[in-house]
Order: sequence, then C-alpha cells, then structure tokens
Amino acid sequence: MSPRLSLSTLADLPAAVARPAYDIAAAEVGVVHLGVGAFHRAHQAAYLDAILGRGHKGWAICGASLRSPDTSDALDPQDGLYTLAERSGAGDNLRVIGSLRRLLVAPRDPEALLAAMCDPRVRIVTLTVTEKGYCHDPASGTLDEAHPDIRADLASPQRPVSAPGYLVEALARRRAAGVAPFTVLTCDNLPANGKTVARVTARLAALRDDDLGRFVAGEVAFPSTMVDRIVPATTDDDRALVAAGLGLQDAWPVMAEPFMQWVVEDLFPLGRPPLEEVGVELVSDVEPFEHMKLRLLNGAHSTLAYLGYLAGHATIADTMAVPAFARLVARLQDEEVTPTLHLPAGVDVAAYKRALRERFANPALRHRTWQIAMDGSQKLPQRLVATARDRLAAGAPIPLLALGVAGWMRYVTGRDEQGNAIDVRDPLAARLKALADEAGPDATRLAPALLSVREVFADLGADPRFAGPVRDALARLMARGAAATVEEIAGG
Ligand code: CS2
Repeated sequence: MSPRLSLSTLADLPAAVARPAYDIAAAEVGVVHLGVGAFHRAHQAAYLDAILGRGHKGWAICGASLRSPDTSDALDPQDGLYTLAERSGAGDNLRVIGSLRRLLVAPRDPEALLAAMCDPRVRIVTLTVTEKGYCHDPASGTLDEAHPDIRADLASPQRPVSAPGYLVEALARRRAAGVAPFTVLTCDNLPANGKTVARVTARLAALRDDDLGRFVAGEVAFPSTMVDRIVPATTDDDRALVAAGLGLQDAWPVMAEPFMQWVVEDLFPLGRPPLEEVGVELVSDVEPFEHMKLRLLNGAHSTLAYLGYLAGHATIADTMAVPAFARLVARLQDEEVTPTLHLPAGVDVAAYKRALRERFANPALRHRTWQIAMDGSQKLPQRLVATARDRLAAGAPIPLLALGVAGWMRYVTGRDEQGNAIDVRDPLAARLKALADEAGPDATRLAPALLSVREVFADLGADPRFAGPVRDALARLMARGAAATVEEIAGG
C-alpha cells in the first residue's frame, strides 16, 4: 500500500493534483467550525483554502466534530490534509486542501473546544450540524426546550452537548473574560438561517440567565447565508479512485460537483476574511437567494429522493435519467416554485434552473436518494411546505408539491412498494412509523394521520386546500406506485 497523504508526502504528489501554494505551517486559526463533515470540507474549507492561498494567513480553521471521532481519526494522521475531488462527466479534478489546521472531537475533550472558541484570535464560529443539530422545532423555528440535549445543556451548562449549548457557553465565557463575541455563521439549509440560529441560541442563553439571553440577542451577530454544493457521502470506491490519482492513501477524501456558491450577509463586527476575492457573494439580504436555492434545488431534491427511491432508483442521476422524472422536476420548478420567488434584478432564474437540472443529472456523482431522504421531518417545512403555503395564499394549485409531500409520507411508512423495509433515518422516525402503522395503507386515513405532525406542517395539516391534494397524490402513489404515478402526472 502506498504511503499516506500528509505534510511530509505533499511534495510527492503528481503535478496534476492541485495543492496549497501557501506556507501551511504559517497559517493561523481564525475560525472554529462545528460539524466538520463532508459538506464543510468541500465548501467553506475550500473557500478558506483559497483565502489562505491569497496570502491572508489568519483564516485557517479549527474543525470540531460534536459527535463522532471519525473525521478527526482519519485526518489527524494526515496533518489535517485531505483531497477534494471535483467530479463531472468531463473527468475528475483533484485538489488537496490545507485550511483545516486543527481537529477536535467535542465529546472527547469539551474543554479544548471551548478554549478554542474563546481564543480572542477566533473571530467567527461557523456551523454545519445539519437541520436537526439546532434542536429546534422545524415548523416554528423555535428552540425545542424538551429536547434531551437541551435539557442536558441546561443541567450542566459548562459541559455542553448540543451546538447551541457550545455557542452559549463559549459566548458566556468570552463575555466573562472581556473578549468580544465571535460572529456565528451558520451554513445549514435552514430557513432564515441566521435569524433562526440567533433565536434558538438566545433562547437557550435566556433559559440559563435573562441577562445572558439579552446579551446574545443584542450583542452577537448571526449573519444569514445561502450555501450550495452537492456533496455525496464518500464511498470506498471513491477512496480507491483518489488513491490512484494521488499515488498516496487518503483515508477520507470528499467528492463534490464542480459547482459551488456561497451568498453571505455582510455582518461581521470583528471582521472577516476577504471572501469577495474568492467568489463569495456578500449581500445585505440573503432571503431571496435562500428561497431560490431551498425551494428550487432542495425542494426538487427531496421530491426526487422520495419518489425516486420508491421507484427503485439508487441515485439522483439514475432518477433524472427517466424522462418523466426530469419533466416532473422541470414542471415543479416552473409551475409551482418559481411563481413564489422574489428575485433581485440580475438573477437569471431560467439559467439557474437549467443548470440545476444538469447538476442533478451529473453522471459522475453517485448521490444516493436514500441519503437525501434522511431527516425529512426537518427538511420538508422549508423545502416544500413553505412553498405550498405561499401558493395557497395566492390562490394557486399545488399538485406537484403535494406529490412530493405524498412521496415522503409513503416513504416514512417504512415499507417500500415491494413490501421490503426502508431504513428511515429521521429524529421523528419512530413516531411517524407508529402513526402510519395505526392508520394503515388507506390514504384517506394515512394522509391525515401524518398531516397531524405539527413539527412538519403546523396549521397547514388541517387546511383542506393542502390536505386534499396531498391525500389525492398519496392515494395514487399507494394504488399505482411511484414510477407509474410520475409517468401519469408528468409523463406527457
Ligand atoms: C440535499 C443537500 O441531502 C440533502 O438533503 O438536498 O445536501 C444538497 O445536496 C445541498 O443542499 C446542495 O447544496
């Protein structure tokens, strides 16, 4: 077996592999990141690698895992170096990223993470902890005060477990030490993500102490962001492909499409890296971009994930290769999503949608429908339900949005169309399954049972203008299966 990628083997890389052109040892940590998974490593860490490459050496990252030690165990022996493989039908580009200068595992050493967050040289704390990592109620965007991790964080605030728990404790310690608060930059696909994380964090702080709550609400900046890059989970085949390209082993490379986008609200009281130098769009209002992305990309992604999985397709590209599914995506985007968007002048939404459909069809990315289907209860509100809410307010029909929601319902019953078990991963999985089991397969009972889940649908579950189309779509799915239903609805 070839040696491992690390600082000492960097010089052995073939010329075709891009690598840090800056002095890695001189880079200084200015950002602590919570949730150092594949998405972060293919997105924010790549942007900051480019920032370091332009000579701004104060913006390296200390990345922390809040749960599993896997990333740290894989990358520590590699001095934090890893490969980013950009994949498309045209081939693969390999690039070694050097911006991750330190790795921490929170449960192993919570004090080390808190100390890193309290270092005055750290000016920004970024997060990708997925939707469920904020311990909030997805429909209302407020802290779930009954969440076990939040209860644990209130019982022992100095030894946090959750992401909001770490933010609050580190902000409290900085305040006590007279160090100005860091900026909190969430990079998760939540609606109004800066405001939502501000609300959740300030509420947790207030539950500890009113004064701390006021401080977090009043003195801490939580800019909103729109992040975009498709990053499927890494497989062993990917590792082999990267090892062949490097001539070295990399225990955990990340695979991504060539496209990447980052729109950031420019609100950084302690300063920020010159992100505009590396293609980041700095704006005063992220919301129009966020709606465009969450509704057009993620809404279509979830729809393809549930219906594609049920129709027997393992990946998004395989699903998009079926003409009826490709038409379903185009019609959903054109007829039911685009009319809800309010885009700033200069955004070419038609080009955006065309590019999106090509990105979904990228044959080199094996993005599993099962992966995207995960955590639907946390994703549906902002991806499909909010769009449906806007449509109904405008008196407009929602047959295709309803079909996506019905696909989720069929999926969370936990049985596929052949009667095989589906491995449903969702914080609400057990409750969803119990509701589905009790209701049985008849859509006139199953749809209302699942529509009663307020965390997903809030008041819309009881609105006949929403419940009716969802029930009808579910009845078709139960009777005809996903492939035939999509063909009937979008085929011609
Ligand atoms: C996907 C996203 O897994 C999912 O739910 O829809 O991760 C998607 O690939 C990214 O948001 C693209 O930017």
